[in-house]
Amino acid sequence: MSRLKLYGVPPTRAIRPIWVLNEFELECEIVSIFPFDEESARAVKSLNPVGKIPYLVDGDLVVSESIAIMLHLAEAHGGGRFMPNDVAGRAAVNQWNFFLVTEIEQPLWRAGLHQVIYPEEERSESEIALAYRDCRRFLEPLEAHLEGREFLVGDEETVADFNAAYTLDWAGSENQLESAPNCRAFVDRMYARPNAPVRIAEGFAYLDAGETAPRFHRDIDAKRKAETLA
Ligand SMILES: N[C@@H](CCC(=O)N[C@@H](CS)C(=O)NCC(=O)O)C(=O)O
Repeated sequence: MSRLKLYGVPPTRAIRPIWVLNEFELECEIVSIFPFDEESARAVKSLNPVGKIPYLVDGDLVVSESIAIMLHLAEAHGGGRFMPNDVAGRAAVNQWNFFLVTEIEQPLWRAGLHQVIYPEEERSESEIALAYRDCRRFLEPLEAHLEGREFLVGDEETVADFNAAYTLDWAGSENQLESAPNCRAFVDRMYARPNAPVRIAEGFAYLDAGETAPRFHRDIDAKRKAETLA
């Protein structure tokens, strides 16, 4: 039995910790669960009182919040990789991680709530428009930061890059990257890494087919190739 157990699968925010698991090629059982029916919600709450996925069980430790799980995996199982070893570098990684979830993800989530999650009578088109406007406002400084840079912090990839790739993939899937070519190129570069996880759209395709998405993007490519040859 593997020591690590992650609850949550693509297309959810579980993609973030899966990215770190993949880069380190860590053995981990990935449990496909969505807390959207009573029974699953109860099961999720029994381990994570917040009632959300993803969460990680690592021995006696339960860690929730996708960014905290990424940081925990890097610290506890990554031998120092993907986190700078200087104070300034770590501050910059934290800065971008918080920026991405509060200024880019939150408006995207707000738009999603008003598009599909709130009951129809509570949804508001004007809230969606405002949320997208907020998201684009904060994509601007990120777009400028990526000009001429391969990674967000320094010359090597960090946890912040994996988070950024996932969060910007989300922005792209909501058509918010039209004026952000650097962000688009960054997402494509990151998802071309050999151990990249599946993209959000691919995760939804598996979900819609009632299947569990694989951990690696390359497994989808291999499956497609096998289907074409068959
Ligand atoms: N801030 C959390 C958000 C997690 C979250 O909202 N997860 C969604 C699935 S992607 C969920 O479990 N929703 C269930 C609910 O809202 O009840 C994180 O980054 O892990």
